[in-house]
Amino acid sequence: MRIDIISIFPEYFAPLDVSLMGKARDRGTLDISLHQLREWAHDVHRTVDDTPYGGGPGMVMKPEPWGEAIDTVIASREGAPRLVVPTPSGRPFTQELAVELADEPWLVFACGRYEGIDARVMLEYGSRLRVDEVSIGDYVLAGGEAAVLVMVEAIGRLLPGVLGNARSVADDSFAPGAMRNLLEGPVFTKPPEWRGHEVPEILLSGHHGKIARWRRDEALRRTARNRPELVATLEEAGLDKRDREVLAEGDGGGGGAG
Ligand code: 6GU
Repeated sequence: MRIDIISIFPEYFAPLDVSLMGKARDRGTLDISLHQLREWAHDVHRTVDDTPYGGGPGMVMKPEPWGEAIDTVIASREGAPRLVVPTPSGRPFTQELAVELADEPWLVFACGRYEGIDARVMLEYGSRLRVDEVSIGDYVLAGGEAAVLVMVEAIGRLLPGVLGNARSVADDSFAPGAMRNLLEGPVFTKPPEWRGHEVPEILLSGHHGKIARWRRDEALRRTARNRPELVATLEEAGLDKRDREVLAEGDGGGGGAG
């Protein structure tokens, strides 16, 4: 997959040299190019922002540097990329969207700062490319860069060969399929006792059926505790009798942290 990222802080993306994403880039699975937006600003100060029409606080990113930058990136290769614009006003970035974007051969991320990018940029490219304004959550970041790091990692780990173990992707809490919207329960490794805390005995028992059932119980309890709004979405997927009993515990029963 080819990814182009346009930003006034291309150095922000140094983490993409590290770990799983770094290895995917070394292997050529991920071909990421960073672009400094100011290269397409032609005044002495390389200005990329200006005051908002209609008044108000903050600054808005000028359309001309963005137009030149995106035109240049588009012309650098055959085909048409999908353009992703991070903004707190965008549609939610979900695992479903990550899976959809992981299937694309080419993505371009346009990182806004300040109060955002002049809306005509999204209009212009909306008639030429698939454009998605995307938010990673209900909070406000200082710019799109951190959001793009999040999205590139969520997308990149889905590419074939990036994760060692293909099952890890299928088991994700938000992966499409049976376990969808069920959070993963707690995990344990050796030693069997640490600072007086014991690993749940069932996990040492070798009873695969009982272990699977225990894990599902824990996943249901954790989902009910940490994301109660997801429980309603589980009902439709189909829960067995035991699932319903475990979920009913929460309606008045106690429960620890985690
Ligand atoms: Cl994608 N960008 C910015 N600036 N803030 C955000 C966001 C994106 N998602 C949540 N907050």
